[in-house]
Amino acid sequence: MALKKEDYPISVQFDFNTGVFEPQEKSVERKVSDMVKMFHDKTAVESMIKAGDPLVYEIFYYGFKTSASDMALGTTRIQPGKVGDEYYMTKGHFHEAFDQPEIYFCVKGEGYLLMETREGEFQAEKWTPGTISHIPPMWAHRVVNTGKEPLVFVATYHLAAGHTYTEVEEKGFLKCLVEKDGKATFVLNDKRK
Ligand code: S6P
Ligand code: ZN
Repeated sequence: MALKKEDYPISVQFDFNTGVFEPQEKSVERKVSDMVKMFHDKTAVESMIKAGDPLVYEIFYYGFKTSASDMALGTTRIQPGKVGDEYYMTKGHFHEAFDQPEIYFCVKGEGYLLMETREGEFQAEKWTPGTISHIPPMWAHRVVNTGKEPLVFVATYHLAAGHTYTEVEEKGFLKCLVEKDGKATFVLNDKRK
């Protein structure tokens, strides 16, 4: 059977420092205003939006679609910073499909990968450059940048995974990461008290 154009191998070139790769299909920016429900200090959220609505993170994306299967590559660059006392982080989501895992590879910066099941199992993985984490199916996942430089990570997953954000938006994760006495500290999420 003749191969179609999309069935040929392809490579992209990744920059470990910036987290950007080329060619890419698209990039997406998330600002504080895109994450109003995620950060716990609503007063800080409002004043930051009024003061210019800073960038929290960017996603650089390529979906490798072939005739037979679909893998996606996404790199994420989270800026250093906080909303109130809470560190910048990704929105976080579940995969829609019950059998879809993901691999995350931290290449720059420091922080935590937070994961939680719908049954309430919670696990946080400390990240430094070189940490590679497997996110099993049915675990929501969010990355938090607790460092002073951008945190960059690479993600690979199947395009059949799908993404659902509403549950995380409503309930958050069991624990939040805030700065206390200059240190990253886990506190119980207000919505779960
Ligand atoms: C997709 C994968 C990542 C995230 C990205 C941003 O399955 O987990 O590429 O999309 O890190 O996070 P979020 O929660 O805004 O999608
Ligand atoms: Zn995911």
